[in-house]
Amino acid sequence: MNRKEIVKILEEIGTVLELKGENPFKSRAYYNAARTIESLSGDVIDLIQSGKISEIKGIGSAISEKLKILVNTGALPYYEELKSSIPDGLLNLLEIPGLGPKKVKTIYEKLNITSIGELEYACHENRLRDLDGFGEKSQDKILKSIELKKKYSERFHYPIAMREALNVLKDLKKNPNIIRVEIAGSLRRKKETVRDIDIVASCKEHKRDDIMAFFTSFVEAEMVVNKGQTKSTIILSSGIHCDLRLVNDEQFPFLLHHSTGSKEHNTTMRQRAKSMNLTMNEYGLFPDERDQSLDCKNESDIFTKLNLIFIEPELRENFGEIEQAEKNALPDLIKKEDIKGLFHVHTSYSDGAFSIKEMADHCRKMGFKYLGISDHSKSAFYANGLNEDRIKQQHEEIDQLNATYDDFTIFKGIESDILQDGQLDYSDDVLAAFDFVIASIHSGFQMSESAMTARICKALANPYVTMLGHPTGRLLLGREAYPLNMTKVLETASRYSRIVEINANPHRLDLDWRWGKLANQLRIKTAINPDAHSTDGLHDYSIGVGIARKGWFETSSVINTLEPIELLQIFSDIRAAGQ
Ligand code: DGT
Ligand code: CA
Ligand code: ZN
Repeated sequence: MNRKEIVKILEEIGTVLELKGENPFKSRAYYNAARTIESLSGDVIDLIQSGKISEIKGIGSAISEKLKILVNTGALPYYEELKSSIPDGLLNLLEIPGLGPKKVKTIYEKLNITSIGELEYACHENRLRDLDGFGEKSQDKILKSIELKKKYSERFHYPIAMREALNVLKDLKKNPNIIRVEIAGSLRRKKETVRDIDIVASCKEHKRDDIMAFFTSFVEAEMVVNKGQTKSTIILSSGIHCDLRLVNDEQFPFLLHHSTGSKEHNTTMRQRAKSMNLTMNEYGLFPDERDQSLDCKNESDIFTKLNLIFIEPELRENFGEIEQAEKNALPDLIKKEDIKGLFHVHTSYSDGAFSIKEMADHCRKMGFKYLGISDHSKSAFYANGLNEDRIKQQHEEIDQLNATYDDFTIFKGIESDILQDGQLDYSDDVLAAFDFVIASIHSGFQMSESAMTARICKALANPYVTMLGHPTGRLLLGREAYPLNMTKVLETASRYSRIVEINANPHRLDLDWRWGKLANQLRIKTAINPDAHSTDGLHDYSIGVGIARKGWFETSSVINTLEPIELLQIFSDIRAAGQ
């Protein structure tokens, strides 16, 4: 029993009590206890076992007794009984955005619905439309959420999959019989979401059983789906499937290339091989009518044999990379090491968790030369957006901090809301006080494509706008992009020399990399922006670098590669271009 599990059980008790319509104070006590335990420093198990936990504010003696039973026996009868007193599927309904315990209770009591499938059906039957506290709009919203959930339930955000994959990889590397091992698939191509983890490895043939036994007994595996000699599959704690494929070492480069994909890239590569009288598959590159493969020591050799320069995994999407590799004309891709500083960062002035100084110091420790603060603007009341007075105060604080650094610069910025009519929510003289302005949409998503496009293009024409923030508003696996004519948006950004951000938050990752080609043709510059709300969030920039690489962005197109003095010049050039 660890802290995370304890917190989850306390939360579930609170939820079930609420579902059962018990005294709200009772459920709140469990929610509060969960929050308290989550943020407690020190050894929680120790505190619980010694009974000292009851001295902590927010944890009464009743809860403290239950925690003791839970920790000492690994189970809590109270929790088990409570859970069995409600239908099994009811808790799943809470996973639908917009459905809290109160609404789930109504749906259950009035319509006797206990699963997501039933709820979907009921929506199609318009049964929620006529239910007290719901209505046509909320029914539509619930149905949409269910559809999204179904569509995406089989995919995972990149960092969740990557974390799991690196864990497995680290473990496999401990096995002395494995000669080479690598992560392949969409994860190696740094796709924005992935379906499963593909790991490939090589070994001596007689060691396969031993390695597969090792892999399928991975301690963090929830389940073994399939155990074979050349391929096995396990399920990891996030629910993601992880495949391991094994071949002989001379076949390894071919399997690595094949399993990295994409499927479309592979198909074009195979056609190319065919045109050179070669047959290519995951076991080798075979001259016609021979069963002995050409010798390739690594992936690079495979490309050489096909008269191509090496194609980075991120580019293997059949987006023209093979033609460009043939002409030795692949882009000089942006690299993590090229990044000199970060923009789009929130602080405790708005909805961030840390002060300006804490964010700046952390950024500086990461080896960067600058940080561009951009808290929310005044119409973002839900995020404690800044009014004019607080902007002044923030700018004074930044000036003072800047005076203390000789190797680091904090830029003054803002993430200004684009209002429904395309205006920003500050007057020009307020906007003029910032070094840079990010314009983003945070509300009013329900618009036609043409209205939304006009709204964003109008903002881009505002002389004070430096960058466009998260251009599509999508939340990966959660919310669709708003309808938008992206071609028009990019053309407008190009006309006014505006920067278009690649938001590096793993839930956003837009500008989508598929628009990179057009953005590059239009000579648009990008900024790889972590959109960080905490010091941890700053590190997301590296995921953004992966997306920029997938979008064929060169070092010279990314403004984070510039020195502070060059940036000030660019910002003022952009402003001048719009005047
Ligand atoms: P995912 O899992 O949906 O996020 O995306 P991938 O690309 O990892 O796809 P996955 O796991 O189905 O397959 C891994 C790689 O195996 C894929 O990138 C290319 C290769 N592959 C799979 N199916 C085929 C196929 O039918 N033909 C060829 N040529 N390659 C394939
Ligand atoms: Ca995959
Ligand atoms: Zn934003």
